[in-house]
Formats: sequence, C-alpha cells, structure tokens
Amino acid sequence: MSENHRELDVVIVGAGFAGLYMLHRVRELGLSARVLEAGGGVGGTWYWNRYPGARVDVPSLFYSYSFSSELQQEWNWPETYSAQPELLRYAESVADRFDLRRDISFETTVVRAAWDDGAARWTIETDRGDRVSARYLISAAGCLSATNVPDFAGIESFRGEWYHTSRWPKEGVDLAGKRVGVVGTGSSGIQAIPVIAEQAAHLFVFQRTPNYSFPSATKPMDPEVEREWKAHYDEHRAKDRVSFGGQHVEAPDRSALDVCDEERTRRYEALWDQGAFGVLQSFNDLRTSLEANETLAEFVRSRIRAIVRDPDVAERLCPKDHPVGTKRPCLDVGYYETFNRDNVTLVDVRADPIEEITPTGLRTSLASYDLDVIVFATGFDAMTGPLLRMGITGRNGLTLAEKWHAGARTYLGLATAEFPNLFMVTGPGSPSVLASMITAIEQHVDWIAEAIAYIDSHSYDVIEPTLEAENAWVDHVNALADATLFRLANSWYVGANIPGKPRVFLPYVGGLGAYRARCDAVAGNGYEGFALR
Ligand code: N01
Repeated sequence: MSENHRELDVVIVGAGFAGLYMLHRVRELGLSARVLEAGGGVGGTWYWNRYPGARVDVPSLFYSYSFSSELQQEWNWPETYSAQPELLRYAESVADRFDLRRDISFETTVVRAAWDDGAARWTIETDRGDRVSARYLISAAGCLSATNVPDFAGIESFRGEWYHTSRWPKEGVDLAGKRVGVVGTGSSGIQAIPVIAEQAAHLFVFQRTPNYSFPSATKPMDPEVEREWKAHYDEHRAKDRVSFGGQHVEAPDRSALDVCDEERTRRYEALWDQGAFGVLQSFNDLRTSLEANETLAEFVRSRIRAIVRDPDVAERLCPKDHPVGTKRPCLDVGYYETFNRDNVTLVDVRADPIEEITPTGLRTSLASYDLDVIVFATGFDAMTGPLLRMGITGRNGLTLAEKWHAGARTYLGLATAEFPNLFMVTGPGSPSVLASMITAIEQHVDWIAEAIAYIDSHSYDVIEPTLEAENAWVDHVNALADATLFRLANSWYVGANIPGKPRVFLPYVGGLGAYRARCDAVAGNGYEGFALR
C-alpha cells in the first residue's frame, strides 16, 4: 500500500461481491477508499472455493449484480447454475469493467483495527505492516470465509497431501490413482465427492452427520429463457428485492398436513424431479411444524433408499437427527449415486470417531485407512469468524471478541454498539445466508452508502447504534428464530460446528423483504436507533 493511501475516508475488508460493489458505491460518493483483500485476486468465495464440483446453488440470473443494467444485459451465463470458474470470471470482469483493482491491495490481511474516539477514526493494520487511518471501516469479509480445519491430533505427521475445500490450489490437485479421504458431508463435500470419486483410485467418505441433499437443476442456459428474462429484468429484480429469500417464488398456501398422503407425495416427487430447493417450498409449514417437516424428511429418505443399492449404506446416508431445511440444504450432481461405485466407501465417524491423523492416513476408533490425500470439507467459523479474526477494538479498548463472548450482538446486522463507524455487510442478525447472497449484499451496500452520505451531508462524524436498539433487535432476531425449527439442528447457523462457540442463531429469519422495509424505515426516520454525533 503506498503512502498516499494512508489517510482515507473508507477501508473495506474483502474484495468479493460485497467489497467490489461497496468500493464502487463509495467512489460514487466521491470518497477515498481502499479494499484490503487476503486473496491474490477478486471474487471472495469464488476465488477461494476452487474444489472439484464447486457450483452456486442459486440460479445465475438471480445470483448476479442488479446495480448495472448494462452489466446484467451484456453478461451471458452459459449454465443455469454457474460453476466456480464462471463465477470467478464474472467477478474479475466486474472489477475490470468498473476499474476497481487500482484501489484494492491483494494478499493483504487485516490483523488489527482500533477505534480512536478522539480522532473519530479507525486505525487498521495489516500483515504487511501497513497502518492506515479511515473514517469508516466496512467489513465485506463474507459469512463463510473463516476456514475451519478441525484440530485433529497428528495432522502435522501426515506424509501425504491435505487440503481444505476452501483453500484448494489454483493449479488443481491430481487425484488420479490416489487413495483419497474426504472428511465432511456438508454442501462442499457433497459437491466434491462425486467428482473426486471419478478421479481417485479409491475414495473414503468420512461422514459425521448425514445431510439432506436435493438434485441440482443445473443445465445449459436456454437462450430463449435468457432473452425473456433480460427483457423483464427490472421487474424480476424488483420482485426479488422484496421477496423472502432474495429470489421471488410463489409462496405455498397450504399445510403439508392438509392434503392426503398420495397428493403430498405427488407434489414432493414433481418438485424433487425439477431439482434445486423447490421441494422445500411445497407447503407453508415445513419450517415451523415438526410433523409437517417429517413428511418431507421421510420423502427424502425414501429417495436415498431408492438410489443407493446397498441398504446398509443407504440407511447410514439417511439424515434422522435434524429436520429437513434446518441445516443449509445441499444440491448435488449424483451424490447418492456415488455410493453405488465400487471405489467408494462410506465411513460413519459418528459411530466410529476419527481418533487421529497418522503419517500414512487416518485412524478411527475401529480401523486405520491408508490415504495419499485428505480433503477437509469441514466448513467455516461462520458469520462471526471473519469479523473476530480481524482483531477489532472499539471504544475504551473493548474488543469485539469481548463484546461477543456470549454471541454476536448487532443492530440490523449492520453495526454494533461501542464500535462507531463500523459497518458489516451481511453481518450476524441480517438475512445474509438465508437469502440469495448478492441480493442481500446489494441491499446492505446501498443502505451503508446512503447512511454515509447522510452523515456527511449533515456534518456528523460518528454513527453508532444505541444499546437499546441493539438489544431490541437481538430479541427480535431470537424470537423469530424460536418460532421455527432451525434451533433443533446442530448447524453452523447456531455455531455448533465450532467447539466452544456460543450457541446463538446468527441469521435473521424474517425474510429479506421484511428486513429491507425495516432498514428503509430506520433510515427514513433519521437513522432511528443510531446515535449520530
Ligand atoms: O461446511 P459445513 P461446507 N469430524 O459446515 C463435518 C455454503 N456452501 O463447507 O455436520 C468429522 O456445512 C461436518 O459434520 P457435522 C453453504 O451455505 C454453498 O460444506 O458438524 N466431521 C459437516 O459434515 C454451506 O452450508 C455451496 O456433524 C466434521 C462438514 O464437515 C456452507 O457454505 C457450496 C468435523 C462441514 O459442513 C458450508 O458448507 C459449498 C470433525 N471434527 C458451501 N468437523 C453452494 O452454493 C466438521 N465436520 C452449493
């Protein structure tokens, strides 16, 4: 970072979809800004997650920026659900189109950020020894960017290669003829396993919790569909912005318990065959009634039993410990079918836990497995991890880790009391991961840009939520989550995947449309719930 960047209006952390658009917006306000990005290029999630089979689970006509009409008209998506290389190409093209790279420092990780109340500025330090001062600090570090590699004993002794799915080497990994172990069966594992099985000599899948996975609906883009969509893009986007999940779908109006078994199964079958998450929208009480939810859960199990030939393996793949949809559901291309291959072995590490990594592979309580490569598809310290790893200190030396010791507390998922002029794009307490991410990102970035414009035009220096507003928001987020089945799962939504992490439901379940209305009302009422100085 050069000298002349040391006194800035804004520092943005992360050059994924959130950071790129945030930079574009603050530049439009005439502010000086710098993006600090740990990776060697733009793209965030799609820069890091290069594992085999990585693909978005939202249709690309939705999962794309809406802020530039020219961009959305000119970009052509070759597939309905894009694979990682195409999404990375898109992010790179956006960075070039809006000339964003000149304000981004790559391979630069924030290690400390401290608020100076007297100067009303943040001082940000990086692993390269930079020290930069900014009026605003904006985290665009993402919800799923803090990698989780479990603390397995003996990992340093392993003589083969090991990788985490979200730190997959750019040049790829040659798995041909190798004995490969994949630990983890979340979205990443479920996408990678079928592709790895085709390459490896033998694949061992170490599964702790079986997951519900639906067939992906990905296919080549029909040019006619794309043309029609683009002709009405603004109308589609307008509906998406006020929808529940950032992607407009007709809301179901019937309970799963109000129809007979045959009709219910017919509906599940039809929506399952269409692929993607449509089946989760079959009825209106699948998220709130355990009895209704169990009808869909049992339907998914019946599909698994129909696909997987070995009944014992099928049974071990059937999720039974959590309601369907309460962990992030997965989309796959041939996941369950993979277990019919002769070169694939499923190991149940709930019944037979991993004891240690050995020089030659992995040892469970009952057996040893010789492996050349171990792939950890073990997920992330979600939502709070990226923020806490930045070493943020607010007013009076209070660290974010201290403030959030019992769980994240924010106002609107955008800001937190005692940390003035800090904004979070898709922070804990906002719809974020429960919505289509780019739609959620655009809403947050626009709101933050408008808040900064308001502060500057009213000659304020500082914006910070009141404790009262924050407490009320946290109570609201919890009350909404309590009315759903989400809390019944040991998911990363509640931090259950990270030993010692406080169990708090992190996203806002009220829907993006309702959330947007609330944020707009807050701004319309002169930033109600915020103290402006
Ligand atoms: O991570 P996960 P992910 N021993 O946390 C297991 C998004 N995403 O990277 O369930 C043994 O879901 C763990 O087991 P358990 C999406 O939002 C999207 O797969 O904790 N196993 C689990 O099976 C997704 O939800 C896309 O019992 C251990 C797995 O590792 C989120 O990212 C694609 C273990 C981790 O699953 C995270 O997905 C990919 C241990 N010590 C990701 N620790 C798409 O758009 C963990 N596990 C399609």
